[in-house]
Amino acid sequence: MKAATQQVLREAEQAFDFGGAVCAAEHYGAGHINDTYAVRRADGTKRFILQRINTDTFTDPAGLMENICGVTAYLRRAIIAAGGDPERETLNVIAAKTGAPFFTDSEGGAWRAYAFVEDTICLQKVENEQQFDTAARTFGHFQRQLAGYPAASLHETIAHFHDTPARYANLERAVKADPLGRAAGVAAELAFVRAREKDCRVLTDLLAAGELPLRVTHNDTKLNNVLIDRATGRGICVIDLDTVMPGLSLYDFGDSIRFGANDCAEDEPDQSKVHFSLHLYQVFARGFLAAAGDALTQAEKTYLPWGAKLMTLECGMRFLTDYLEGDHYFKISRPEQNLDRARTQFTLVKGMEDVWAAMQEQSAAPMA
Ligand code: ADP
Ligand code: GN1
Ligand code: MG
Repeated sequence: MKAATQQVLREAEQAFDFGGAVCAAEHYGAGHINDTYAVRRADGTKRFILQRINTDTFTDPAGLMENICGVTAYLRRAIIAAGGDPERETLNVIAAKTGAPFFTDSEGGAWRAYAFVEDTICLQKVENEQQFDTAARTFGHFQRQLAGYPAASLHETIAHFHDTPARYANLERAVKADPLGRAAGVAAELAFVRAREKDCRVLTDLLAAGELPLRVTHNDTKLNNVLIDRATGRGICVIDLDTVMPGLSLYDFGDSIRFGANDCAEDEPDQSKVHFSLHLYQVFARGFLAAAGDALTQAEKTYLPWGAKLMTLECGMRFLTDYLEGDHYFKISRPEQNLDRARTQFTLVKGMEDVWAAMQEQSAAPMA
């Protein structure tokens, strides 16, 4: 997606019902997909998130916003019923002046706005285990909150999003096409993935066999998709709801582990600095199960390690595919960033395999 021009940014600033004029929008956050800006009302009172939805990735912004409006309205009711604060504990969509949940600019770009959840922190890396426990409980709670949501009403915003065998096939297709001649330089990474081809099917086969239940899941449970209250350290708001769709609980568990159970950046170039942390894995598993707990079946608990391994392997394959295809999907700020991201994921997969027995032991054990 081409960068937004100043002209469409100005159009977007004017398009929403912010309750007054706003100052110029500024780039905000570190997401890989959408273009995110913060805008402040000219009277200095309130801030908002203004986002251009990546319509190369999300080709049906109307369906996507229908999902988000439905899910946030549902969460709002649940939060109020539980005595919580719906202004801080869920995203709140700000309607366009037309009343629509999004705005289409003169170049066809789709924009939306949210109330800014103030006094929160958004982490790119786990700084202490308490924070990871917080994220675990927040995502576990989120899944529980949505357990009764009518899954059939949700649009599938990205088809086959966590279909790991399909992601494997995409990678092989990219290797074959090799438009930039990069495949020869990634032989070791490809060998790593190919040695695990059979693993890719473990969860999708269990789903097809009816042994794992389909649930409403977030599907992108990175640490930076939860806002933590600055004062209390409590995880309060799950954000980035673009990929809320039917999925496996293990996808949400696994994607959090992939991103957070280590002490390195997702794009760390020096693989000797990348270490999977069994301890952080255990911290997250405990917190996630405590929050989602009795909503999960025994089979889901047993396969937690597979959620972690396959989400990590899958994400590595996606980064590698994007590298081979010319970095058109994940935003990059330097050459080879997607290759570094892929390598980091594979190093983490290897780290999990090295402690696999201990990961399995924990998921088999009864946990509070
Ligand atoms: P992407 O899909 O590109 O990751 P996100 O929706 O996650 O986009 O937003 C990017 C970043 O913007 C988040 O990581 C977070 O820092 C910030 N952010 C998003 N929504 C809000 C909000 N309502 N209040 C405060 N910060 C937000
Ligand atoms: C993207 O949107 P963001 O930055 O939270 C991606 C996830 C990947 C993640 C890797 C819609 O997440 O699937 O796991 O990057 N989102 C989409 O960091 O593809
Ligand atoms: Mg995000």
